Amino acid sequence: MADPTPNLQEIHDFLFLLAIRAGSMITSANPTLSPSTQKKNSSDLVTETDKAVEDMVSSSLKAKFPSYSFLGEETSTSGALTPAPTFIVDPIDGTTNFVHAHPYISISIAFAYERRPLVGIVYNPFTQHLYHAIHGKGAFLTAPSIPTSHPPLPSHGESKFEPVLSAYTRTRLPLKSPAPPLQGLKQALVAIEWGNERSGNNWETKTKTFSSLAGDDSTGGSMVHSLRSLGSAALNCCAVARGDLDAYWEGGCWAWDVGAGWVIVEEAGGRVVGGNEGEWKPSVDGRRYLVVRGAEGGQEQMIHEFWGALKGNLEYEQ
Ligand code: LIP
Repeated sequence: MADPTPNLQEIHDFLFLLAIRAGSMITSANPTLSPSTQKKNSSDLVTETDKAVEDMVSSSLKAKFPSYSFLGEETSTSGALTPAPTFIVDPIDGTTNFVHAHPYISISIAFAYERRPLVGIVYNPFTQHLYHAIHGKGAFLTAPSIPTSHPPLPSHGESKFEPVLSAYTRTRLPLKSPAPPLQGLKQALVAIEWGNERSGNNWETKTKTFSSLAGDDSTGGSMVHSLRSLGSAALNCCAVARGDLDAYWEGGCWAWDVGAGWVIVEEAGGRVVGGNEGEWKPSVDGRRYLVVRGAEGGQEQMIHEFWGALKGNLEYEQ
């Protein structure tokens, strides 16, 4: 009988190429031409490209790994993850950015088993930055190599121009090693997201927490260096894994937004805990997350400080 244990390296290598294929579908699409449609409300959008990419990815995975399950943003009725071997896919994470042709978007593909993400691929086709990780094998960024010198530009009237041939470089994450210690919220650059739920308890909790994080001492705030709202959960996780964002907090996004980033953060020495105080063991489909970068010290302190700055409890259905 065949060994049921998933071959994570084989899965990783297949997803790596699949993400690049999906990336060219995204860059060759013109979002301003194909109208987006609303899902839950006017800030929760989907385009024909989201659906086309998910179709291509799900049929490719079904052909290669027929016995594995699939949880995709555009085809799933619930965000709940089962223990079965499952691909968790967001065809375009950052659809609102895509609709506005703002190039901070990614395809996010994770493989989970027993409800634990074990392989993660996040690819921004506009920057050609591909983040990838296998549980226990480290996290990497594969990106076009920065040419060390720019070739001479053609003088006026000269037609032949040697394009810059760039190779790709694979770099282990975090980018700074050893990763500098975390110095608490006051020294932190933090990612948050507004999401598409714009009233009610979660909205109150979020907006009060944003001002609690940013406010100065006279407001009882934590006076973080600043807050960034970039519009893609998956890329936010990758920036935390790189080490240039210290933390990322969000409630309301789904397993397909964070599944791949989760493995990449953990394999870069970072931590994923729950978005509410005391949630040390969050589930990937729990819909509230606090992600903290890898560091030579200060990680637990940062988590406690962050939870201490929260103004309420996030509550979400799956
Ligand atoms: C988005 C997430 C983002 C969240 C948005 C949305 P989508 O995913 O990446 O973090 O704030 O509400 O869920 O819909 O672009 O795949």
